[in-house]
Amino acid sequence: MMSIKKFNVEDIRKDFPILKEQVYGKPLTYLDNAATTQKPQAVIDTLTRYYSKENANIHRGIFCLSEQATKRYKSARHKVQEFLHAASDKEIVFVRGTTEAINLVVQSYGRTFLKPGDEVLITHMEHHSNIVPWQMLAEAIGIRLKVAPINDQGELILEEFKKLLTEKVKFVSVVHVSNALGTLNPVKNIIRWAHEKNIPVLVDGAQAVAHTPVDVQDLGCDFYAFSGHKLLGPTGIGVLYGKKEFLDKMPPYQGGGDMIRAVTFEKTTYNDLPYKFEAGTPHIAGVIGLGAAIDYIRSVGLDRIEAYEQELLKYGTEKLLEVQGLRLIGTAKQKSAILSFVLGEAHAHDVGTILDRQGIAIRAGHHCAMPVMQRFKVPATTRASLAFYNTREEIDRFADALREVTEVFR
Ligand code: 7TS
Repeated sequence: MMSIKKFNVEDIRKDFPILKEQVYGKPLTYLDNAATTQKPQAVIDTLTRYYSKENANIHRGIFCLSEQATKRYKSARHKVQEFLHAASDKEIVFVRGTTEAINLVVQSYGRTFLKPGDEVLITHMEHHSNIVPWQMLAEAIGIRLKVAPINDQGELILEEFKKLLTEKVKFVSVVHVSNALGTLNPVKNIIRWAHEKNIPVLVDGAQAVAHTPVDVQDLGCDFYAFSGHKLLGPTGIGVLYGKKEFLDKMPPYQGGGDMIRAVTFEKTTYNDLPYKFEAGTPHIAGVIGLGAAIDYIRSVGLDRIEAYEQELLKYGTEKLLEVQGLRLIGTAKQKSAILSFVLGEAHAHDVGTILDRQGIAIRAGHHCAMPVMQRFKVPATTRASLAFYNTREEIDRFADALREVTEVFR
C-alpha cells in the first residue's frame, strides 16, 4: 500500500482560529464535530470577502458584481461535483442541509413514484432526518417503512438486510456513517444488492464526507445527501446529489423564482437541472463558503485525514476503555472516529456538564437517533466525535476528565 504522507496537526490547528479560544479559563477541547465542525480561516475569509466586497444576487443582474457572484456560485457547484466525483454539475442541487436533501427526495420522488403498500427500507441506525420524512410520507400516501436490524456492535446485519430486500421494496435509504455509533456501512454492497432488484438508493452522507473520500459514481448511489457545516463550511447550506435520470423525471420540490422557464396563469414550464430544484434566492454566501471549505479539505487530503482520524480513534478507544465503568456503544469493525459511551450510573448530561467546566465540548443525549438508544437500552449516551484537528493531548485531557467524573459519582 502506498504510504500516506502525514500532516502536522499543530499546523492544521493554526488554520482554525476558534481552537485558540478558552472556555472557563481552560483551552477549548472541541470534540463535537459530528454536530458541526469548526471553520478554517480560509472559509471565514471567503464569507467576509463576499459580504464586504462581492455581495449581489445571482442569475439576474447585468452588472459586474452580480456576474461575479453568479460565476463564483457556479464554480462552487463545480467544486462539489469534483469533490463527489459526480458525472455532471447538473446533478448537484444546493439545499439547506442533509435534512432538506432527504425531504426533497421523499416529497418529490417519494410522492410521485411510490404507491400505497410500497416499502421503503431503512436501517435501525438512521438519524431522525432519515426516518421522520418517510413516516410522514407513510401517513400521507400509505407507503410502509421497514427497518433493517443491527447487531450488538452496532453493525448492520447484512443477511437480514438482504432478506428484507424483497420485491415490495421500492426505495432504500441508508446512512453512510452513523452519527450515534460511528459505524461505517458497506454502502457500495448495499447499493449493488438494491440495484440487482432495480431499487433506487439514497445515502445519507452527513457524517461521511468530511472523514472518508466519497465517489458517487463508484458507489453507484442514486442520491447522496450532506451538510456543508459538517464539512468545515457554513451552516444553512448542503447538497443533494442525484443522478440526472432521476432528477429529470422528478417534479420540483418548491415553486418560486429561478426554478421556472416561463410562467403564465395557464401553464408554467420548469427550468433545467439543477435550477428546477433551487427555488428562490439561494444561500449564495453559503455556497461560496462551501466551495472554500472543499478547497481547504482537498488541500489537506481526505486520505490523509482518514488515516489520521483512524489513528486517533484507535488511541481514543484504548484511552476510554481504561476508564472504569465506561461502556462503548458502537464497536463496529469499520468505524469512523466517533466515541459514544455510557459511564457507570452517571447520566450523560451530568457527564457533559462536568466536562464543559473543563472546556471540553462533547454531546450528550440521543443524538437525534432515538431508535439507536432503544436498541442499546440506554436513555442517552455521551459522545465525542473527532476531527483531523484534534490531538492525542486532547484525548488525554478528555480521558482524565472522565476519570474525575467517575470519582464524583462513586
Ligand atoms: N444525518 C446524519 C447521519 C446526521 O448525523 C445528521 C446531523 C443529519 C442527518 C442532519 O443534518 P442537518 O445538517 O440537516 O441537521 N447530526 C447531528 C449530530 O450528530 N449532532 O448534531 C447533529
